[in-house]
Amino acid sequence: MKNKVIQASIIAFIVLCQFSCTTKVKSDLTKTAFIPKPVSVVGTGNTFELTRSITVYYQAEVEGLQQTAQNLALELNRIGGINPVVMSTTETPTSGIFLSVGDTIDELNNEGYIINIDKKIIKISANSTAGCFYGIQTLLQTIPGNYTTVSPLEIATGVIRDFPEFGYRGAMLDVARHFFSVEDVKRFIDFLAAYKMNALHLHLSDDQGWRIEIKSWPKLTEIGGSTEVGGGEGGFYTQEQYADIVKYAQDRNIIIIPEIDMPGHTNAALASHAELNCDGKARELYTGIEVGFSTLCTSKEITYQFVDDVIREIAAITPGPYFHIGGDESHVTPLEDYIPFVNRVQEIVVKHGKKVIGWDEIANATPVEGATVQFWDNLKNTGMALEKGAKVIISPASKAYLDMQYDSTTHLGLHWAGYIEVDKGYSWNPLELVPGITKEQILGVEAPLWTETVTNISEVEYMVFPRLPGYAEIGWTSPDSRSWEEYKLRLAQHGKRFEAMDINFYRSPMVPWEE
Ligand code: TNX
Repeated sequence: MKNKVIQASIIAFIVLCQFSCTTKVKSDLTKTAFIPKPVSVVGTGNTFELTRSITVYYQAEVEGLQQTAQNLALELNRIGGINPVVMSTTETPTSGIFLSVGDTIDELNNEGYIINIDKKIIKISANSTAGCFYGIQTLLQTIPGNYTTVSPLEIATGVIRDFPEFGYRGAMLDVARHFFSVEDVKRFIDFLAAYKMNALHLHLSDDQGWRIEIKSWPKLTEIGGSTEVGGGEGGFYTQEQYADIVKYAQDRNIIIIPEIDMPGHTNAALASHAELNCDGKARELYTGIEVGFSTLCTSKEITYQFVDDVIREIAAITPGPYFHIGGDESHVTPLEDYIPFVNRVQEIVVKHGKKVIGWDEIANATPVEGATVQFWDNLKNTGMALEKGAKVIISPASKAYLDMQYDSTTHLGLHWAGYIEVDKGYSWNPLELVPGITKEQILGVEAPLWTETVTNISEVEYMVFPRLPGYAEIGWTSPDSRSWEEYKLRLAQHGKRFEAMDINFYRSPMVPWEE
């Protein structure tokens, strides 16, 4: 009997404690698992109740802000079945959620934001619509991943101040080795947006496929777009579809960086047009995964007409400032041909109003003013690029390649640059890889997904999650505020979010996933 009383009191104690502990957690904003980690989070100990009749106000006459407010409403609807009213205003409201782009707040720069969560109103302030968009992504992370089961929803009050470490936070999707539909690309964009990434690099051509319509060279897609690795049917984007992707990304503050890889990685073009080959003979289509065997004929004038037409047509439908010319692994282009080719192509990019990006090999040529070199493998090339005045995007294969396997049991992916478990993918500092590099020389960070072994969106998800949030955090959060031991606990809480978004993710044993 006595034992039973003791047992009952212990149980009562545990229940009470759990109740008060969760209540406390709920009203403590600093306990929220934000990814990327914000610059500062201060809790004020109260709660804001997210009611089903909430209004989302946005400041009138700010370009793009209405769209941003509507995106927030859609997300609230998706997560919690709420149907917010969206309304413009010229005055600060007293309740609801308010998006404000007002007086310039210097420390925030272009992409930062401040969120004030009070008992009655949540105000997101920023210098730009982009800043408001990022504030919204942070706010959405205060709502539990399994929200539909939690009701009514209370958000802890407090203040969040935040701005990014780097201006370029990207991922790459290789749509050439395997083709991915417009819907797939939009889903990929949703992933980037949720973690405040702002650049999607599309690898649009390679030996195995040409994926973007070029109206002046229609055979590129007719022939070059007709297959993929393994001999599947391939595919391509019409210019209208590409523009649709660009717009979808733009609404989420993401720029598209189109890449046409040259002079190597061009077999699909060489199979489509005989005249691009030095011997005038069209190549066979290629569906294997070897690299480095193809090259455009750098000594023919028609090659430069071709490059000019391709860049002109793509630049015209790409509002972002960059055009990526590839330039990697041109093993069958002698350096004395490679250098003048890359120099001439850079001039064509500039002529069509874009800034050049190329893989680190282009440092062998002379990077034009404003050019950026993407460090993927070769420190010597990257050092040369810096000496020649270029900026650098940090994409080290051994740390940031999303196609590298997690470990030797991963059934997809490659491992030529090693295995990248989630902790290894997270635990590095972009400032410490290239000797002598300064922060000003780094444009930002990008994690590429090559798709030789990745055939559908579910497989994309498996390689991308849960590593992508880590790359997003490396781009956003200062290295001094990051540690794997602390990050893994936040990541663990995002498992529920991945589930809510139906993401097929790798349940890494390194992460203490919450059940
Ligand atoms: C190297 S990274 C490549 C790609 C491959 C990738 C596979 C780079 C610039 N070139 O062509 O798809 O490895 O991991």
